[in-house]
Amino acid sequence: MSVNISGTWDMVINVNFDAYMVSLGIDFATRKVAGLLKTQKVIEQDGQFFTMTTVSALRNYKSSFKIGEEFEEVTKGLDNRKCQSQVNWIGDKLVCVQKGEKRDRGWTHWLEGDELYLELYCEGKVCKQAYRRSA
Ligand code: 1AG
Repeated sequence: MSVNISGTWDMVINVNFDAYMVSLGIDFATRKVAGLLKTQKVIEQDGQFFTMTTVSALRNYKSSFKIGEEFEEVTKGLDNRKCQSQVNWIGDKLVCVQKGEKRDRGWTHWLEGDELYLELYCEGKVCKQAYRRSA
C-alpha cells in the first residue's frame, strides 16, 4: 500500500528556489517574478498513475506518469529541457529522477503530518517546499 498524496495543495514554504532556478539557467527577471509565486499542486493519483499540475499566476506545468516507467519529460515553460524521467516509491517517498543535460536532477514528494513536502534538486542545489491542503 502506497501513500495517497492526491488533492489540491497550497504552497506555504519555499526555501532556496532561486538557487534551484539558477542551476537550471533561468534568467534574472524570470527568477524574480517566479520567486514571488505561491504555487498550488493539484495531484491526481489513481493506483500507479499520476498527474501533477503545478498551478501559478504566471503559468502552469503538467506532468503525467506511471510509477516505474521511464517517460520523456519536456519541462515546457520551465527550463524547456528534455529529460528521461522515472518516478518510484522509495518507502513512503515519491522519488523522481530526471536524467538529461543537468546532472543530479530530480525531486522527492512526501507527506509529514498534514503537510506535503517537495524537494527539487539540480546539480547540488536543493529547493525545499511545503504545502497545506487547500481550504
Ligand atoms: C516540478 O515539480 C516543477 C515545479 O517538476 C516547478 C518548479 C520550478 C520551476 C523550475 C524552473 C523555473 C523556470 C521558470 C520559472 C517560470 C515560472 C515558474 C512557474 C512555476 C510554476 C509552474 C515536481 C512535481 C510535479 O511536483 O512535476
